[in-house]
Amino acid sequence: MTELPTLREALLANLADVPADQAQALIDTLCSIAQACVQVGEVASRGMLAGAHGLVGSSNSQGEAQKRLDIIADELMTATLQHCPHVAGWASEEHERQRPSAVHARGGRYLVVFDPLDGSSNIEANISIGTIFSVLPHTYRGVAPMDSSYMLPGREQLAAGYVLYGPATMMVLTCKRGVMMFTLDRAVPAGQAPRWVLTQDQVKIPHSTREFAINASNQRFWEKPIQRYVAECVAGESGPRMKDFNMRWVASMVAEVHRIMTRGGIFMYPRDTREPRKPGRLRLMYEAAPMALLVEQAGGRAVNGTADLLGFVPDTLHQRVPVILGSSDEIDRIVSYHADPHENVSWQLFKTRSLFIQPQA
Ligand code: FDP
Repeated sequence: MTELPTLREALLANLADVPADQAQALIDTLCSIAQACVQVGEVASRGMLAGAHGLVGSSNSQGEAQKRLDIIADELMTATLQHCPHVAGWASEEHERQRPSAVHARGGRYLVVFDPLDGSSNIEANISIGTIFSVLPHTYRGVAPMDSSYMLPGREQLAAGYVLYGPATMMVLTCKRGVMMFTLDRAVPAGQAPRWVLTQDQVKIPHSTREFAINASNQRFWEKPIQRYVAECVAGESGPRMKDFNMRWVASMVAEVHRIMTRGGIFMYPRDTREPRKPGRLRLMYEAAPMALLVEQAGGRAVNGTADLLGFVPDTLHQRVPVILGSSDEIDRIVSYHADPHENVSWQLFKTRSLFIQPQA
């Protein structure tokens, strides 16, 4: 078997059209993030032995109980980003405000946003979890970043990715030139660090699928377009779709998106009526937007029900948003159900009133 490209080699080839200094800065930053994720994966794989299980007794910016591994992962990412010369600041699910780099706040050209540990409820159950990250331009380079510096639509991301801590540790990454899939190789000579190798390039999500993922326990809160879509899938061959569907729910977004990357499917955490003031469960900046960029780059589609997620300009770091993403034929269908005036009046109001939807570039 010929030698597979390493992360750095694959990124150099992927960014061949970018001026060398810019490419090098992005590559160095992504390699640092990837290295931090290797450390997170090592702690996760040692589980109770590393003291990574259980609650710490504190809450994150959203008032959610923090797990030990949430904190450890956040600290590992932070320790790495502090030493990245190109990173001016970063924001994490675990902190209310962004944090400017102590050294590079003015000189850095990037802002990094991340969910250090996605799928926290699965940690003790030893089910796949992940890290999600996004690299944004620091538009006013030379000025220390503020929370408002991060309020850019998802289309302006320079790179986005996730690392999946599953049976294999995998990283899926885009620099807006298609999607690359890496596997962490730990079978290296003694004394050498594990290395990321490119195991699939130009990943594509099939346009059609018969598989969907949604937390069905929320069914009574769904709005009409989602009720209709899921009911039709469940009706299978005997319903209007005239074919059977399969359902999955891992409760780790990274694992769901990875399944979609490998064989197609759709993932939904739609807007619901449970808490009308919260438009969804997932966070725009460090969950929805990076996943949307990956999915679009792989030929899929990512929407809130009516509009593409990558057009949304956040108004706060931790803004929530409905998420529906995956195989494009199914997403097109769901968007058409939301557009149907007979299906849902509240969605029509939401669509016309939203201040946050930008026209597509
Ligand atoms: P978690 O809170 O455990 O980190 O916020 C993200 C997320 O997990 C997703 O990864 C996952 O898809 C979803 O929440 C799980 O939600 P449910 O608890 O409603 O299943």
